[in-house]
Amino acid sequence: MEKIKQLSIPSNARIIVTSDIHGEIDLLKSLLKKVNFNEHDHLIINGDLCEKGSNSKEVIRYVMELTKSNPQVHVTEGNCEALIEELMNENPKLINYLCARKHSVFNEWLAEQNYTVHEDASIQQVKEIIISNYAEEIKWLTALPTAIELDQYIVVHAGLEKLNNWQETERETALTIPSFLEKEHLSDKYVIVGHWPVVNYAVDLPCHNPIIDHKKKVISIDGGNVIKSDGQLNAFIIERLEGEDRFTHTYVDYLPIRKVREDFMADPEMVGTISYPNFEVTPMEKRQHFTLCKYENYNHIIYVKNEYLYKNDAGIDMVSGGISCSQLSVNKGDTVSVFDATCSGYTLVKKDGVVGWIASDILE
Ligand SMILES: [Mn+2]
Repeated sequence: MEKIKQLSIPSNARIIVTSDIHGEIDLLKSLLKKVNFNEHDHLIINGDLCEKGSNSKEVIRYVMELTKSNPQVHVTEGNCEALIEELMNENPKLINYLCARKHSVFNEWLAEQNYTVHEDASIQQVKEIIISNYAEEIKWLTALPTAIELDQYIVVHAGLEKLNNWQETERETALTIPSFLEKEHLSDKYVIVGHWPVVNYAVDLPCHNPIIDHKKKVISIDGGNVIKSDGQLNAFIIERLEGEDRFTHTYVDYLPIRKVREDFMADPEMVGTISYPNFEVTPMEKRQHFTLCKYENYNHIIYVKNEYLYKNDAGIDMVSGGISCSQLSVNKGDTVSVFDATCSGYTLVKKDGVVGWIASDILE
């Protein structure tokens, strides 16, 4: 990769890292509010500002203005920002992408210019409309670094290759390598990545909070905002205290909050998660609310909520997407966010980033 930004941040500062905003401007603003982002802080946004979510152009505009007015705000590019290059290179496949993808910053920009892309649209024309109206954004996006290097951290959207000199990682790899937490790097520094929703790594309790792997020196922070319907926008916070950095995190999402009015103890047997991309199960025993299933990938029995089971066209038993198969223990007075209140007997909730089932009748 060529675009590497070296950054020196004082040893007593707070560094807030987020990623994968994917066009959710309201979440970004509420996250910054929640962490009380202020003039003393350093903010790093680790790629994928745009695409998939509802308002990409506003996120780009907002973050661009933020970087102009505040030299302590830094941004890396993600694979979604790299799409600009496909436009600049007049890649005709971008037309197919724009026809298939409802939520794209290019479609938003074109709509603002009263242009709707169609299958026979010319990539040259699309490029012309965009660069003549959004030259400033294009210039800013194109100049984003692929990685930011700090004294003890490397911030890069997806990951690094296992090389003695990490800077030789191909840019394509840095922006797109999947499941980096299952891979390795050789740097002495912590590598902070987004791109891959951390819940994909879950085996027992599904959780959207950042994962810190001290052995691999990888910090994976993508809360699955937009990509997972129960996902969240994470802030990974580094508090630098006299030579020692302390890690904390927080998040925001759109889920409605409910209060718990009675204690609920999770059945300790009910721990598990159906994780992307393995949605095939073997039902063993159907009970009133949950079906005991064999889940080949982990080779153990898990409890799938009956409403989430279906047979695909080939007659194979499937679970409709990644889903928690865990119960959560909650206490009277707790607040939880509700993800699915439509099933019999149990409600799927999130508490402190962890997703699981609780009895519906204990919610206020
Ligand atoms: Mn990405």
